[in-house]
Amino acid sequence: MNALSGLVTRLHGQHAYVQAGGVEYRCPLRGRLKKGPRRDRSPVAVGDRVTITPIAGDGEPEAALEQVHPRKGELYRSHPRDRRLRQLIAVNVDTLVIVAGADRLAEQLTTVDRLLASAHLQSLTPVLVINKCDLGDRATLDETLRPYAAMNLEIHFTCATRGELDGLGSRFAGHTAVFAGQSGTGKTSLVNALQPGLNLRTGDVDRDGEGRHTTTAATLLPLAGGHVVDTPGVRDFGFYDLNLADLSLVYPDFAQARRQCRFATCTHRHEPHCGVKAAVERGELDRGRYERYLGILREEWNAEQNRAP
Ligand SMILES: Nc1nc2c(ncn2[C@@H]2O[C@H](COP(=O)(O)OP(=O)(O)O)[C@@H](O)[C@H]2O)c(=O)[nH]1
Ligand SMILES: [Mg+2]
Ligand SMILES: [Zn+2]
Repeated sequence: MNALSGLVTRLHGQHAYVQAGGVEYRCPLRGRLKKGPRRDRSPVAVGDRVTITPIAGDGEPEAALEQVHPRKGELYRSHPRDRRLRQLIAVNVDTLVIVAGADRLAEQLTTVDRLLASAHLQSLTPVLVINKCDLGDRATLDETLRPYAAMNLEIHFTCATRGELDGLGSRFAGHTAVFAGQSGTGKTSLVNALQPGLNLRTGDVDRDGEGRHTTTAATLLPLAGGHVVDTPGVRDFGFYDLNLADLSLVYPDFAQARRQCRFATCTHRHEPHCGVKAAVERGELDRGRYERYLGILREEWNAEQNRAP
C-alpha cells in the first residue's frame, strides 16, 4: 500500500497511534524504524509527523512506521527513573500552558516556576491559566500573581466547569499547545470546554502523583484550528539538560539583578556580592520567587546526587 503522512497522537504500550487521513492507525514501535537517540527511550513522541505504510488486514487499522520528520519545538523533562534519559512529553509544540488551581495556587507555585523555567529553557511560549476561579478570590489571586504579571507573562483566569475561558477559546488556532500542571487542576476539563464534543474523562485525581502508567498518557487533540496536548499531572518536572549554575538564566525577572553579581557563575545562595540577594532584600525582587528558586536548586542538586549510578 502507499505511504501516508500522519501525526502521532498518543503512545500506548508498544504502539504509537497515528492519525492519517481521518483514520487512526496502530503502529508497532519495534519495527523497521531506527532507534532514536540513546537519550530517548522511544523513537517517536506525541506530536511527531511521520510517514507510515498501512498493513492490509481486517481488524483495527495497522501500519508500519517508516520515518519521523524533523521536529520543531520539544517539551521534555528528565526521566523520573533515570535522570540520564530524556523523557519527551510532546514535540512540534510552541506553547506551554501551565494550569494551576485558584483554590490551591500558593502551594502550586513551585510547579508553576519549574514549568515556567522549562518553557524558557525549551523556547516555548508560556501561558499561565488560573482555573477554578469560582473557588478563589480574585484580589488574593492578583496579589499572589503580582511577580508573574510584572514579568509580562500571559495570564488567563478561567472556570472550566462554567465554560468561562477568558479568551482562550481561539488562543490556540495555528498553535500546538501542551497543557501541563498538577493533577486535578482542570487541564482535561479546560480541553473539554475548549472543544465541546470531545467528552474526555475528568476527575481522576491520582494521589500517587505520577506512576509509571501515566508517563505515556499525553494525548494530542485537534482544537479550533490548532492542536493541544493534554498531559497527566506533572508535579516533579525535573530538568534534563540544565547545568544548575545556569538555572537562574531562565528566570527573566532575575535578569537585571544578576548583572550586579560579582561572579558570573553566581548561584545566588551564599556567594558574596550577589545582586539577586541584594534585590530581594531591597524588595525589588519577589522573595517567594527567590525562595522557590533556592528550593528547586536544592531539589535538583539532591536528584543529581541520588541518580542511578
Ligand atoms: N470548581 C471547579 N471545579 C473544576 C473546574 N475545572 C475542573 N474542575 C474539577 O476538578 C476536577 C479535576 O479536573 P480534571 O479536568 O480531571 O483535572 P486534570 O487532572 O488537571 O485534568 C474534576 O472534578 C473537575 O470537575 C473549575 O473551573 N471549577
Ligand atoms: Mg486530566
Ligand atoms: Zn548572585
